[in-house]
Amino acid sequence: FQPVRDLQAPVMSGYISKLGNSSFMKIWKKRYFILRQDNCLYYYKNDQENDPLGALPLCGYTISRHTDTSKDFCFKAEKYGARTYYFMTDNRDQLTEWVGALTEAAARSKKRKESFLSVSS
Ligand code: 4IP
Repeated sequence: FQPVRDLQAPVMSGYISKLGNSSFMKIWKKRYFILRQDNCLYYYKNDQENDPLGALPLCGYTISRHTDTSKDFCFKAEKYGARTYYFMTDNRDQLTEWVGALTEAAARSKKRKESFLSVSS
């Protein structure tokens, strides 16, 4: 069991484009993303902002490459019954790093939930 000292500590950060969710206009927006120790992916208008525009708790999400598009370097976060998020990085290295980091975070959050449930039951 590893205690988590600071749940807000950044694991990884950087600019990624995110596809808008509007039903009539799906537009790519570049946002500053921070994956934190709480296994939640926060996004900000830029790296100067303190208040996130949104946050995606990764528990239950599957992260994978998204190839069904004309764009390169896309990936998605899917969860049954929830919105699918689409992302786009600038290059292949970033794509590999983000998919890896988010996949690990989703797995960690699942483990954390399971250990919490086994302690509390
Ligand atoms: C917006 O499009 C942005 O893409 C928003 O992203 C997105 O919110 C909106 O989806 C979408 O309508 P316009 O700026 O062209 O209006 P961001 O918050 O990064 O600016 P999400 O939910 O993706 O944060 P809705 O469905 O939330 O309105």
